[in-house]
Amino acid sequence: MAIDSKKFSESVERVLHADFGCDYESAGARELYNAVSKAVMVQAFDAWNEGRNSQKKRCCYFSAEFLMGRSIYANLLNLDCLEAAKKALEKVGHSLNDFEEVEDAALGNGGLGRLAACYLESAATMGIPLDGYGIRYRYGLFRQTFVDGYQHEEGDDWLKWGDPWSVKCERDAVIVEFADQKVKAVPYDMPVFGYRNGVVNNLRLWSSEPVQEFDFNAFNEMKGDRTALENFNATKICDVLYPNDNTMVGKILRLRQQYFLVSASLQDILRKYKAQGKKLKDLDKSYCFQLNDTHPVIAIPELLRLLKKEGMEFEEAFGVCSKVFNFTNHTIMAEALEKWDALALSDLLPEVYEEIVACQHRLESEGLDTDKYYIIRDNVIHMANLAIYVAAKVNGVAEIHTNILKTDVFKNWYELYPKKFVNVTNGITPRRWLLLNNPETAALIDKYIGEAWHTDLKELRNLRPHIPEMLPDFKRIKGENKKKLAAYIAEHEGVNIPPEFCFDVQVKRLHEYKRQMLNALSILYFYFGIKDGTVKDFPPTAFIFGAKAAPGYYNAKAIIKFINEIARLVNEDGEVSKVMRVVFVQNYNVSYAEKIVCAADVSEQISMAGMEASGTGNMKFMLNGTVTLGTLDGANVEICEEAGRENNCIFGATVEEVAAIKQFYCPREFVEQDPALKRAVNTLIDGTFSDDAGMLQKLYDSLINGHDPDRYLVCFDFRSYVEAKEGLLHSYGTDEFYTKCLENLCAAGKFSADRSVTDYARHIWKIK
Ligand code: 26W
Repeated sequence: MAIDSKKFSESVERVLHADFGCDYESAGARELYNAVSKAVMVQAFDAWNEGRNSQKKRCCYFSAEFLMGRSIYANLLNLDCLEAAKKALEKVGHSLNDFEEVEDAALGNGGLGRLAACYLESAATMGIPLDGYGIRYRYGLFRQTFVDGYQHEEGDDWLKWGDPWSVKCERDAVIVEFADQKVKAVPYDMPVFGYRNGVVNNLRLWSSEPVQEFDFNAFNEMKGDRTALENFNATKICDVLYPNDNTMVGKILRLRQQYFLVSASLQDILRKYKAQGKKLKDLDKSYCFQLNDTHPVIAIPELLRLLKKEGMEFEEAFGVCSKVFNFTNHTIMAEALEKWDALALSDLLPEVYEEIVACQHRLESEGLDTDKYYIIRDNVIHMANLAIYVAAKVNGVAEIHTNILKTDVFKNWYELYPKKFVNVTNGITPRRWLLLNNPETAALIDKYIGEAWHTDLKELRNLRPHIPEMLPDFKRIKGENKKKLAAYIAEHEGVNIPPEFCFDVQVKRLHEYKRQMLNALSILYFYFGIKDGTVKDFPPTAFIFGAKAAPGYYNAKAIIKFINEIARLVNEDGEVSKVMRVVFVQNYNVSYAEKIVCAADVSEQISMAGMEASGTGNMKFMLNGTVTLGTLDGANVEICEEAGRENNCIFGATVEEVAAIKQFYCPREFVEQDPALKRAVNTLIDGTFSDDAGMLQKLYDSLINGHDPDRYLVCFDFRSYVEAKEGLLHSYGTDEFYTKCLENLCAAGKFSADRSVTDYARHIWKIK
């Protein structure tokens, strides 16, 4: 199937001529990037259109976030053009590395957005008709730098290098109406290529534009002000991605974004559906809609509204909705469950509000306990409840998480609709997260078991008998990956980390429940221990962090400052820096993750049990042959089931224990009884670090003083964490350690997104 490099080279050249008026000799990296991409697009057009025009039942993945990262390498890989492109570029003195400066499409915050991206790729690879619907934010997740250890945010101009992977589809534009505003929604389509199977699915991202261009006649008639204002407002809707992860901010602009996304998508889908001459009451035979958390849940009343506009009665429309919608929950955090003020919503979207009220009335008419079952209460609309009431299926994203939904967060609803609740454990695409980011390890695996694992990850089990034989090559490749990462970090962060050190990595969004703080305190514990001789023979280790904090999340930003201060203390200490380095990389994103994941030895997954719905970073590390240092939380539980607990390093309170501990928990006691912990905690207030802004003092308070101190049991789990970690680090470098790494790699099959999307297709979407 692989395209030959000469043909590829010629088609790139044609685009260079036509679009940029240059040739290979005069083209720069940017022109080459656009030309290579466009050459791929031209080649893929027919297959793409086949998908877009197909009449088979399709699932539409509605999501406010798609964290795609860079497309070029992944697309070339899936179309089997990577080699051809490499050769074509090398012949003219360029290389694929020239595209390392291309911006990530960071149209998502973290796990939920990256999951959506993995699912699109896996569905295309599995031949499952799944299309994404989202928003084309003009600016993605902010770009992060550190200034004096503090996080600074800048706008993310992700279109800087152009957007050769999108096609603007003017002819599919629709109008979206708010009470105070009418805007044009214009779709940009991106192809989603299956891995070497000729399938192309679609990601449709909506952009907002003014309905009419500035109208001079209207202006002359003195209506000009209003037009100008509406134009201004129209583009504003898609200006920027909200940078919050797990915290709901009741901003009306966010509600506008959500409604804009779902109204445009549903109008588009219904228009196409009706054009095929099909009956609206049979919509579920052609479509279903997966709601990625509560963000797109307003699609439910919007579809009710649209169906009624078409003449359908409420009950019948409700029946359609209850067949087409499914809802995924991604977090149990109370502050993340979206709620909207009823008055504000009815002001902005009066007709949509009427449908929500109709749902509430229908629920009331069922004669249930109104304390347990409500959508609107005290003038607040609970979007998750609306979703659960109407959707056909509700799913959590790991076994433990789904169980918590059933027994705790949505207990009442589970008692009412036990069959609605299902689990689909998350997954990641092995193409991006092994073949692409770690090609040498992938080739090593191919050598032993062939290539079937590329699309059937369970095949990795067949590697197990070869583990002893593979050790030397696996070690060597990991060593090379570590050298590359160290060089990259030296260049971008100005910190040197010796590649022979153990790389202990925690990369994920910054959140108190993820407990970067626990990791930070353990580093201080080791640091002081090395200094005073109580920690002996500390195994040389580099602690690597990467995380963005929501700009309004004070404690998260304080933790970044704290860790940056620790990094300075450690790295500048002539004695300790011989065995320890600490680095917090700036602007952690998908592309950075690709470099880090293949170079890690230890994967830190240390959330307080019960808090991390699943985690997907844990799976990426596992697939790349890394030992997990973690709690029994989220998918860590299943990782241990698959790989064996003895091949990972588990510590800390379990979910059941957490509930009991919280009854009587007093962190101050733990700190008082443990001088080493106290020493580490006191650095927040004893002048060890500069703290002009009083940030560290506030961190100290949230840990020790005030209401509900140490909400996430950092002090409680500290001892068991430090002991587990010290033991694990001591085993680093031994054959036993690398065997564990490989045991994890061999057991990662379950965590392929191919398996996840197949589960969704079978049990929820009922396709194929
Ligand atoms: C309203 C603000 C907001 C924004 C994002 C609330 C909640 C979110 C997301 C649901 C947060 C998120 O990304 N959750 C993560 O989802 C992953 C994919 O299922 C899981 O693996 C992570 O455990 C979960 O934290």
